[in-house]
Amino acid sequence: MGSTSSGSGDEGEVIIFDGSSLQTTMDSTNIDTTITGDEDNGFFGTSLATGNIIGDSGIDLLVGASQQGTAYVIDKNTIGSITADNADIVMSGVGLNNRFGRSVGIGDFDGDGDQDIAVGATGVTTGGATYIFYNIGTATPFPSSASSADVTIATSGSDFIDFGAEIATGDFDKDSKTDLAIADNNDDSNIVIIILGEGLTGVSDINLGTGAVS
Ligand SMILES: [Ca+2]
Ligand SMILES: [Ca+2]
Ligand SMILES: [Ca+2]
Ligand SMILES: [Ca+2]
Repeated sequence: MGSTSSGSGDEGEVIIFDGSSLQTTMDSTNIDTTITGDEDNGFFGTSLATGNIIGDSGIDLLVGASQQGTAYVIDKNTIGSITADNADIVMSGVGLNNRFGRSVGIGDFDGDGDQDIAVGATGVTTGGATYIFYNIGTATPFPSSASSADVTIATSGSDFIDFGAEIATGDFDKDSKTDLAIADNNDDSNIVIIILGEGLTGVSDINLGTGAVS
């Protein structure tokens, strides 16, 4: 499956192209599915990740809408040119202008075999935050609010301004737990930090302080 996002409407949208139809020249007839945001200027599609995070073994979508502070978990099986409010789970950030959904990532951070999710929120005071939600393996594997995150990675300003602007995942130390690279790409910060999956074990809050990067 290939996918991309586009902002042709005020709401934003995510377009899915069936891999079997990928070719050098494409137009709207090659579109398999369109998912449209449910809020004007919500920036639906700010961020996008794919992985098996809900339902059967099929690959699903995690979509961020940064301006409205929302992330959507969408079971691929329910997709059929839907709008975002048909998502299987709608997750909200905490606080005013939190920019929850600015970035999203998928990986098995606790190494139990279920794919977990990470969501960045650059607007959280004072320097941005990133939340980890472990997949509990039920029909609704994630909570609806960032206040119920399993791990909150917070900052205290100074060196951090837009922490959580980008997230990338991968098992950098080959211990089978997926690790996190989180960027703060503000002009005045420009930091990428890596947090190992093993460093998340048994932890509910991590505060990076003003720039405790080692
Ligand atoms: Ca699935
Ligand atoms: Ca897991
Ligand atoms: Ca689990
Ligand atoms: Ca690892």
